[in-house]
Amino acid sequence: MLDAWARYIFLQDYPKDRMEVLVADDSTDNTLKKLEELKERLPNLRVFNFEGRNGNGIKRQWLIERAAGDILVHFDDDDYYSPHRVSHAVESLQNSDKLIAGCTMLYIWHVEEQVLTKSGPFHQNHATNATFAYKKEYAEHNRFADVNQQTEPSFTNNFTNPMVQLNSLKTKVTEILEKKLTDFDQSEINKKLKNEKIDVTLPGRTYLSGKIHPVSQVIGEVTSIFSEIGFSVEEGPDVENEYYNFSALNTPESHPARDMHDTFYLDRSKDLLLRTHTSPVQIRTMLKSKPPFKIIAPGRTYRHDSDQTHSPMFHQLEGLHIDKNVNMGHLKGCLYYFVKKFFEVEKVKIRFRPSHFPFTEPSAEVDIGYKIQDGKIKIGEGDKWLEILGCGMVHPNVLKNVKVNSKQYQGYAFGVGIDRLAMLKYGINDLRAFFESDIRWLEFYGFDPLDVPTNYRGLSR
Ligand code: 2NL
Repeated sequence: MLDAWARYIFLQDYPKDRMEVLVADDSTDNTLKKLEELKERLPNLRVFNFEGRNGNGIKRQWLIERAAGDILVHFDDDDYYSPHRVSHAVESLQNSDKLIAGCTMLYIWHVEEQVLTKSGPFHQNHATNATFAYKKEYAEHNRFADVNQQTEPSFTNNFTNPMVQLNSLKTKVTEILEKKLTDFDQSEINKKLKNEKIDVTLPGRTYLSGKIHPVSQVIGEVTSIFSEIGFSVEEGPDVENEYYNFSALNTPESHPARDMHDTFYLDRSKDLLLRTHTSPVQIRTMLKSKPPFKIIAPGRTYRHDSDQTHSPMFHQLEGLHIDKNVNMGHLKGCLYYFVKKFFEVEKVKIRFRPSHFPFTEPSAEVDIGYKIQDGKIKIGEGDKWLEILGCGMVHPNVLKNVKVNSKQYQGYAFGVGIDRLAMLKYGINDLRAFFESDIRWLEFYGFDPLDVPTNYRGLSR
């Protein structure tokens, strides 16, 4: 059985007696033997043993120098050749004053895989391995380079020499076909572009975004401030019992805060109630664990009170710090730090005034310095005093109630109205508007949902 390339040579329709076949064989198999068979059918076959020598350029140059014919046609052993290959190339060159002929399409027969692939079309002057022919006289002035691959460019002066177009009809048809295909693609793209156009001048769709209520914003801010100095956040129920809200906090039966006119009771026995401060959260926290404690408790609180500056539901933040050797100096330092951070000022005047709460001893009220400038309140400057919070050292009776040894542990506590803090910081005058759920009010006074307060980025903008 002959190799495919040998069959292609034999199958050429060019008159065999006028065709000389030169083979440079560098294979190690018995190709030469097999060619004996071919020799019988091709009278002018000459085979050169090229074993050990390599380089396509060298091989081609060698063959050129030994060829007797006027026109030389190149074959590669791994390419496909149609039966008209030789006659087409020879006729084309004979009828032309040009010296070389090339083909723009390259067909390769992959011997192992038994498949034919094509590449191209190349530039019409591109001579390929598949179809490449020239007159002998051309070879007198042009040489193949001594390289293994891509020998044609050196021989054809990079395909710039005038060349006869082989398979010109087929090339033309291919060209037309390719053009039709790209035109079709292009028209499809244009159609799509036309139908799917986007009007970039159209205004964007508005989207509705909620706002963070100033109370929530301030809770976020104070939580951020206190957590940086070691306080953790605790929460508890709005509905409390008498014990956690009053008794445990050393508030006697006779205390006016316990009056029906001050507290919302939920039953006749005055056991269940709405918490009047967030202190019960601290009581619960201390009961369920052991000192030290360093916590804040923000949340809703309720008192039977309603006017321009009082709402029956309001918000409170309480702080508690219990440890060995905690004293009033720590309380003052903590609150001074808080006030500066919260109002975002470098300096602020602060004063402690003696006061009374049943759950602290001693107790104090804290005032900060302020002034009115251009009708607006300015915290930290001026010689007016503004009361902002209540505090004190936790009463030994409270510590006893939560099973903390007051000889070993003591500490401070404070309570501050969150709504008032929000009004002061953000210049909101009427407390009642806080809880009327007027979306227009919230749109104006509310905060961007992504503008979360942090100590590093700044609490507010
Ligand atoms: C105010 C005063 C204050 C406390 C709250 C507290 C809590 C426990 C023990 C002792 Cl568990 N004290 N809280 C202490 C002093 C004052 O609030 O005017 N709040 C708006």
